[in-house]
Amino acid sequence: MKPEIIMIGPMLRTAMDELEKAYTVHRYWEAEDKPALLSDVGPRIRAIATDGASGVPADVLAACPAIELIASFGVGYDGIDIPAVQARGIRVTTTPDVLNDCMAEITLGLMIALAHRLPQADHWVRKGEWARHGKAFGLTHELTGRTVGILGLGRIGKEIAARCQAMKMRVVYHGRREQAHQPFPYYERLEDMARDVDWLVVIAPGSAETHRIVSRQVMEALGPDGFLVNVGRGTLIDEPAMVELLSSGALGGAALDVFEDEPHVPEALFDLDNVVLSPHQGSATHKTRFQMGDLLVANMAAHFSGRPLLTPLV
Ligand code: A2R
Repeated sequence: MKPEIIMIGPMLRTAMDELEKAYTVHRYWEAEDKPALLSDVGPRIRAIATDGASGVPADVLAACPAIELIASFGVGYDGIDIPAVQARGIRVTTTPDVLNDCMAEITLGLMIALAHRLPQADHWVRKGEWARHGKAFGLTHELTGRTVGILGLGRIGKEIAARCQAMKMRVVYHGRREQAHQPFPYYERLEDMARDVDWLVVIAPGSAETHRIVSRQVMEALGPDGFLVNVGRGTLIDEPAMVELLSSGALGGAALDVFEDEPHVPEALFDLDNVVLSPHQGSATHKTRFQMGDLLVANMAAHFSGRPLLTPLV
């Protein structure tokens, strides 16, 4: 008898195929009558497969008393009620590290796009403006020689720092504590760091503690010449204040891959020339997504064969 698991949302095809070979997979997102599905199969479900966007709905947790494992695709765990699952002895795995390089690469891509106004320049050429006017697009900014403050010098943050150094930037960071053996200056207060840097890169987890940690005050400290980059979670930024400050020029610019209410992006941002917008695609390359899927499947297999989890969160 294959173990029964529930999948909360659609997953990478290769991961779904592997899971379907090894387990009886119930597709929560496809069920028209979710309470009926849960009351039918809930007691037999031993694991949940999900991702950062889908999380684990409370009704699923409540209807599945025999859950042993939650395996999540992605490194964020803000969609899972960690204290509640820990209290039930449920293990949780995510897919860290395999996405570090990809996340760092898109972060630098967003920074370069924002500084050099690459989306606008592309648009300008396509619209025939270059041919029409024959003049240059205008002067832009560069990363070289600027200071970047990283909010969250973790696994991904360190890879971003290394790439910023390659761009000849000065790197500083903020977190809850200073890290030993890091060559970068540490700021205990985020607002102080924001005041001293040209770029603020946000790559910390979404949580009650980090909710709107990038406050109006922090963005005002970053100032009219400052650039904000968010590749962590939309909830870390006071989004209405950010829109207001970007509109008035009190904040210089922003490159955003994540938003508070995805896939909804504040429409006021669409009209702003000082932003670059990206549809939460930090880890969305063929290679990285494939590796994330592999890791999720491997964690599930380890659990059901009694081996240690590869990347346990709790
Ligand atoms: O606070 P520390 O020293 O533990 O540093 C962590 C930092 N962090 C925070 N910084 C300030 N205030 C907080 N309340 C706070 N909570 C955590 O975020 C650490 O340097 C960093 C997270 O690093 P890792 O746990 O290694 O996560 P990873 O793999 O780099 O991914 C970061 C996030 C994910 O949670 C997703 O939301 C997103 O990137 O894709």
